[in-house]
Amino acid sequence: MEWCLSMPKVELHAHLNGSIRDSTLLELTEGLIGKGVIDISEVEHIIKKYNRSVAEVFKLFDLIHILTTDHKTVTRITREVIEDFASENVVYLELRTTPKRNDSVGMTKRSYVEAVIKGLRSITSVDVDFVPRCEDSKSLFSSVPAIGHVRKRIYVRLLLSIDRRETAEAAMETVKLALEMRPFGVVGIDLSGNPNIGDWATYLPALKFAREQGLYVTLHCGEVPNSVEIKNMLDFRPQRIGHACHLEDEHWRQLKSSKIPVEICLTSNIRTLTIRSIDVHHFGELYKEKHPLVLCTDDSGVFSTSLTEEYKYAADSFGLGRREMFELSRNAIEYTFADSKVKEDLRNFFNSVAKKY
Ligand code: 6MZ
Repeated sequence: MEWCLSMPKVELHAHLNGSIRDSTLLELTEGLIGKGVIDISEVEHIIKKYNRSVAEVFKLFDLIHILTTDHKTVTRITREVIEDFASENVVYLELRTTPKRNDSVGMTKRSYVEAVIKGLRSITSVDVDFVPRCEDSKSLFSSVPAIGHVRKRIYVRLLLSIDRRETAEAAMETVKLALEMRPFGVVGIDLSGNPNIGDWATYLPALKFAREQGLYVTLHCGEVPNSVEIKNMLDFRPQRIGHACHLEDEHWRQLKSSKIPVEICLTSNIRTLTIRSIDVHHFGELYKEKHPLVLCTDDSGVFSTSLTEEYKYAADSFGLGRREMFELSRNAIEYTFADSKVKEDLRNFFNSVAKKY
């Protein structure tokens, strides 16, 4: 595990509210028990379960959102999630989250995102770069020596998620918000949420608008079987897709020829029973065929995992050594939604540590 931990890593598919520390969730739950907000007997069995179906995972998210949707908590979990990724040597993180309105605490989608940004700003234990800077500003990794530097350094960029429960108008609101928040590190849009609900046509205008305005787009695609939607998503040609579990032969052909990078979430797919067992996971075939791939956690809190563990899981399951895993991690730089200066800085940093692996 040591080399998986020390290796610099790139995380491109992590949902903020799915990545909360267990200790924080527990503390927040304890604060609400007895206040009539949650009926613990209704959710206890889902919290305690190890493998949760897709439907149960989304029930759990509803519970998590009850616990976290006030400004102070959003700021806190953002800070903790970034500290946690940095502590396992994630050097570039694209963190995604769904802007939420919560009238009872005066929260708008905008103030939700501002609370996230406040969390980013509040980090003092780690060097965080999240605001795109001017041409001649110093890079995160070139500005300090790579050896003997004990403080962790991490680039963080944000993706705003559209939840599949949302209306076309709400989706458009999120895209407009993302455009406004670009100066604070928002680089793209994600489509996520319960894959069993919602209709692709609802989000298309917002996604098209996002692309026209120069935002990057990544889609949860094929998390459940839905042949028509998968085809429509691939036809849309997003810059990346997440999961890609239930593609049919014609989809695989289309995906492979399009070279759209796939965000692979091994533990998530196995725990939600989306993929029957790890030995038939599509990572194996896509890796062999050199399709652009990036290993990700999805929801490190909900699935009790970490990016280090995902690397170890892939290495053990598919017989890959540390050099191959290092290259997998290094290649992911090319699939980030970062600007060319950040990519260059990351490439240089990976080159500087390459001989260790
Ligand atoms: C689809 C998922 C997901 O946005 O509140 N989310 N959507 N598939 C998944 N695989 C298991 N995991 C998480 O983070 C939680 C939200 O992210 C999406 C869901 O919409 C969930 O409510 P945020 O920070």
